[in-house]
Amino acid sequence: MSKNRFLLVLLAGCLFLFAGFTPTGKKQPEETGESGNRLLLGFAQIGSESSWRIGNTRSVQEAAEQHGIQLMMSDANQKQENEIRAIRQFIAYQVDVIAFVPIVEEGWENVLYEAKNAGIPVILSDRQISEKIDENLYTTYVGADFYVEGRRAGEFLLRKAEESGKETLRIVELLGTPGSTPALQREKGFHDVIAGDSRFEVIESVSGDFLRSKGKESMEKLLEKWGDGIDVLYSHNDGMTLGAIDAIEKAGLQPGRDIIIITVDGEQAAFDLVKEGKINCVVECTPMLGDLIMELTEKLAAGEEVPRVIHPEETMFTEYDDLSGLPARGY
Ligand code: GYE
Repeated sequence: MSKNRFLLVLLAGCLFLFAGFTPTGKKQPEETGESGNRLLLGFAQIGSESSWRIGNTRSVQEAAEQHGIQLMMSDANQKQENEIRAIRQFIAYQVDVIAFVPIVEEGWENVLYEAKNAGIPVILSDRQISEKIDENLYTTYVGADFYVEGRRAGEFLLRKAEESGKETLRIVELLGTPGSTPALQREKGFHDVIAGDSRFEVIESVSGDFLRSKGKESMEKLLEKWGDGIDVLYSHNDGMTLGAIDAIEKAGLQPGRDIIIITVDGEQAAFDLVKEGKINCVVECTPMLGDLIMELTEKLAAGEEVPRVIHPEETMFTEYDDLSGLPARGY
């Protein structure tokens, strides 16, 4: 490591403590007595809005440790401007690679130009940026195909509708963070599958921001307004679903029976509720992206080509499956 780089890393370690950054890895490279060639990855996380997100952060931290990569991690507390500030700091510290979770799709041009000018490769993790932004400003996207997830939710509903024999199913939808890829694509995929089928009517779509508290609040309002006229809840994440289920039970209705519940993510708590018959379908989205991110970091730092898009394998779990043998999810 050059003397300048050594000083920058040292400075980064000190400053990040003040700026809400968490440098992880057991020791700073200069303390390890190793050659000091550990890669430095700046990772801008959006916050801790859900158990999924907490699992995602842990996956990144554990994988960095296993790969011997020095990690500078920031928590934007759900604010895009905090994320942009963190990325600017990563650029100033001359990290080898930047990875970040774009909280929403728009608004990244300037900071990505800055990273490009500094010659630092950028990985988009978990969420994507708008197609209108120059695609040369990042190297790769690693994360789910949210459109496919939305379609899976819709396909489950088709099956369920056949079975119920009902002529109309009135659907309420709890949307994730407005302007974020998972919210946009989970909505689109679902609507594309049920479009044109007169059995389905989406009576209201409201945002719950991926938060359990807002999921509960929004569902309370929906129940007040529609009473027992709601047949289906499609919720963009488990956190909001858990909140909504609290509201449904409080209203004296049985989730999973009076209201068909379709959710996305696959947290342990959601699996447990499938087993209890309170959730009908969980579309899986894995937060375990750490290993893939570290492999990409190593390749990019070595100047190797990497795939443009990497989707981890994902599936769905429904009331028709036997979930008893599944290993604990860990988040
Ligand atoms: O579904 C939700 C989280 O971006 C895929 O963000 C992620 C979503 C996930 O808060 O629980």
